This record gives sequence, C-alpha cells and structure tokens, in this order.
Amino acid sequence: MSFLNSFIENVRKYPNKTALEFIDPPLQRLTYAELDQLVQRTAGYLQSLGLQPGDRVALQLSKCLEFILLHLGTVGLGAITLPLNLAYPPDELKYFLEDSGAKLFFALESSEEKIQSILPNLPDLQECIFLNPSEPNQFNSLIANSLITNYQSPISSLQDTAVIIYTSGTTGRPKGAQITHGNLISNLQALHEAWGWQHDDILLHVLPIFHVHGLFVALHGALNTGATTLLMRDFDGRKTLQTLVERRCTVFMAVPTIHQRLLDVPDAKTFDLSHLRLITSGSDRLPDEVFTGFQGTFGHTLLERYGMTETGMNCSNPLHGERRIGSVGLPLPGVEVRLVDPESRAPLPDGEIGELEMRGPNVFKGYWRQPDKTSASFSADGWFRTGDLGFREKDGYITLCGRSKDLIISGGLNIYPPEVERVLVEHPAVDSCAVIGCLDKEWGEKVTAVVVLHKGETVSGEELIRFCRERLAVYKSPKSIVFRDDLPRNAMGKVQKADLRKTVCPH
Ligand code: MLC
Repeated sequence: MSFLNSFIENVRKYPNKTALEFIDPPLQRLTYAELDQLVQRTAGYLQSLGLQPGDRVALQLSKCLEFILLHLGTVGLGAITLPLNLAYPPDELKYFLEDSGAKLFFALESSEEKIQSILPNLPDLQECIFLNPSEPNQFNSLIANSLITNYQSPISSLQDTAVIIYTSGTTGRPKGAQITHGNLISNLQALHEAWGWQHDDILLHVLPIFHVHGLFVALHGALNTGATTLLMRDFDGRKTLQTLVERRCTVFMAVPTIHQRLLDVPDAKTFDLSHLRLITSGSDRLPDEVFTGFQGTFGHTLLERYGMTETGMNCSNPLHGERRIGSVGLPLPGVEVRLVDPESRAPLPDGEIGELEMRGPNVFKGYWRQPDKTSASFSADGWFRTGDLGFREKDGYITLCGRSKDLIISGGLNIYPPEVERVLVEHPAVDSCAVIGCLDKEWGEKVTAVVVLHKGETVSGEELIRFCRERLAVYKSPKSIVFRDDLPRNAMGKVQKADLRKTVCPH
C-alpha cells in the first residue's frame, strides 16, 4: 500500500486515456500507460544511481515532466522527494540540501553556474544531475537503458515519509515537514469525497509543483482519480481563460492572486466558463471582492478551502450547499478541528476567536531531525497547533481571522518576517528594521520593510531590496522600503507591528 496505489489502479483501468499534457513547449502528452512506463524506467534509473528506501532526492526543477517522473519514481521506491522552490538562491539551497542529507539532486542546467560552488561541501550528496527540460530527449536517453523497475513494491508502513517540504518559522532556520504516505492517501480520499473528483474531469493546472497545492491537491488529485491534467508551465491569465474554454476543462484550482489576475484580463467577461464544475481557491485568504467579482464576471461561486504544508487540506466549503463568503467551510472528512485560547490553550466554545488546532490522519509526522520543534508544535494530547486564528459558527463553518504567528502570505506563498529582518540587519547601514505585510490587491499582502539606519548612514531603498534579493528568494524580498527614525516598541522593547501597519501601509 502506497499513495501510488490509486494511480497504478488507474493505469490498469484507463491505459489509453491522457494522463498528462503540457500545453506549452515542449509539448508533451502521455497516456496513463505511457506515464507508467516512464515512471518505471525512472525508478530503474534511480536504482542504478544507488537510491535506497528512505533516501532523499532533491528536485529544483521547473514545472516539467522530468520533475513528475522523478517524484513518482522516488516515492514509488520508498525514497523521499524534496521539492524545492526555484526561487531559492544558493545559500538557502545549500541549507536544504545539507539539512535533508539529500543523496541525489536534480537541478536545472541553467542554474549550474550559480550553484556549482555549494556542491563540494555537501558530504551526503552523491550525485548532482543537471537537466534541460526544453530538451526532453536528454532525460529520455538517461532513462532509456534502465531496467524497468516495478516501483509498486509495498512500503513498510503508511507512516513512511513520502515527501519533505520545508517551511519557515518565526525562530531558527526552515524546518522540513515530513509528509507520510498515510497523510497523502487520507487527504486524497477526503478531497475525492468532498469535491466529487471524476475520472472524466479535465484539470487545468497552472500552479507550481513544488508546493502542497500544485503537487498534492491538484496533480495527485487528478492522478488518483484517473482524470486528465493539462499543465501550463508558467501562469498566464489570458491563456488560462482561453484554455479553460477551448479544452472544455471541468476543474480549476488557484490562489487568490491568480483569480484576481483572471478578473483583470480586459475582456474576461467574454469567456464562457459555464461548463466548469469546480473552481477552488486556497493557500491564502480569499478577498470578498474576488469572491463576488468571480460571481459577477464568470457566474461562478469560488469554493474556498483551507490547508497548510503540515496538515494538507483541513477544511473546505461544500461542493453542494452554501459556499459562504469569507469562510473556509467545514472540516474535511476525518479531520478534527478545535479552537483553543492561544495563551491558556483551553478549548473554546463556538463563536469565540481562538487558535485552530488539528488532529487526524492528514497531520504530518513531525519536522525532519527537529524533535524539539515537533513537540513544540503539538499539544500534550496530540493536536497540531496551526498558528491560525479563527472561530466556528454554530453550524460548523469556520472563519479565519488572523494569525498568532508573525507571517505574511504573498501570492499564496508564506514569508516569515524574521527571516527577512535577519538579512536586512546584515547590511552595514541598517540599525534595526521590522518587516510587515501591507494589504495589497494583487498579492494579498505585500512585503514591506520599515528600516532605521545607523546615525549618519545613507542608503537607497533600491539598494536594500537588491541586497535582500541576492540573499533571499525573490518573493520573500521586500517590494517596498520605508525609512523611519525609530520603530514603535512596547515596554519590553518589542516592535509593535500592528501600530506600524496602521501608519505605514496605504489604506
Ligand atoms: C512571484 N513574485 C512574487 C510572487 N511570485 N513576489 C511575491 N509573492 C509571490 N507569490 C515575484 C517575481 O519573482 C517577480 O519578481 C515579481 O514578483 C513579479 O512577478 P510576476 O511575473 O508578476 O509573478 P508570477 O511569476 O506571474 O507569479 C505570480 C503567481 C505565483 C501568483 C503566479 O506567485 C504563484 O504561482 N503563486 C502560487 C504559489 C502557490 O502555489 N502556493 C501554494 C503553497 S501550498 P521580479 O524579479 O520580476 O521583480 C500552501 C498550502 C495550501 O500554501 O493550503 O495550499
């Protein structure tokens, strides 16, 4: 039993049906049988490189077939995929490879020069293979002579880790969340039931595949059902609307920034999306204007759901029934949700705002090699502390209304201000700083740094942004810098970010 069982079942049921189709160059289309053959060859190739169950395989690749084959081949062999955002600069990348002890690393040929210097200092890394996804023959020839390997060998336990995804935190370096086969299976089953996935669904996939949303919810969801996935390598608003119409897609999943960009396509209203049966939104709070804008422009009521890396999907508005504006809906089948007082941790009654805690087969097994951080993120009786604040209405609907953690979500990506602050204060001109998220129509929240310089120093905002972009992923770097003489602090010396937001962020 592994989370690939349902995919393998679908290979048997629908061998000649299109499983994956890349709709921009290089154009690639594979049936379920063809995909299965290539995964088997990829598994054989990985075995020839010495991959053993439990080993980590890091992937820092664009959205390409090679990524999908390596991921499925890796987990099929009982090893662990480590998907990495392409935006990570060499310093961050080195930390992920080192911390995870990755044995194999697949990266883009175009990044070779940039990352060559970090490779010799990684003792666990046995091989780094550079790929060029615009030349599919390169990977084909790598795997061509591999023995076909039966990657369906059962894993020893559903508690085995399938994927590690790094998440940042308010303290210390990012932590690798270990997601097990059991987590993936339970969440696939819950979403199958909740969203009525059907084998004749056609999913248009525009998200990156190195996160939970694009990889587990969208791609795994479709493969688990025997549906067809059309993949767009880089999101484009107009092309998305055209494809949804021309290819008669039935399912579309995105983050609010993408939905907003669809609404911004000048002639959006002329695209008839009435044949779609499901359009979901997640990874960030869905603004009311986007919810109503979608109803007005496309006649569709977006289905908002709530999840996170450590838990997969937790809650969803119903497929049939009321999709309540501003609410993330009801707990998914098998997921238990409770609200507790963030200080005393005592459970709260309906209607009161508290921190959400989760329990269920969807909850990850812990942070990679970080037992202290793992135990700190669970209550004594085994509930995962999400750090999200919200309340439950009498009829069970849950509404999120803030975070107990200092966290910014921009375009569906999590950014922890302390990580950015640590980089900014390394600049010789910077005395202190505070990084906040300002509400923004496009990004949800826009990373904004409020900076106090050392006496007599001068430096431009552009220079500080450039400094951050050299050391951090671009999406984490501030989009604007505001200079101040000092920062508002409480009696304990803690910066009052709520006050700063009021004075710094445009209303
Ligand atoms: C790109 N940029 C971002 C950004 N994405 N900046 C802040 N936040 C982001 N999310 C940078 C680009 O590098 C670029 O820098 C500049 O902003 C403008 O880029 P763009 O070309 O306009 O952006 P684009 O590449 O089109 O990307 C926007 C996007 C993308 C919305 C399509 O961010 C995206 O795919 N987001 C989805 C993320 C996601 O899948 N999250 C799920 C996490 S899982 P420059 O150099 O040009 O200035 C999870 C759990 C759950 O949260 O529940 O789902």
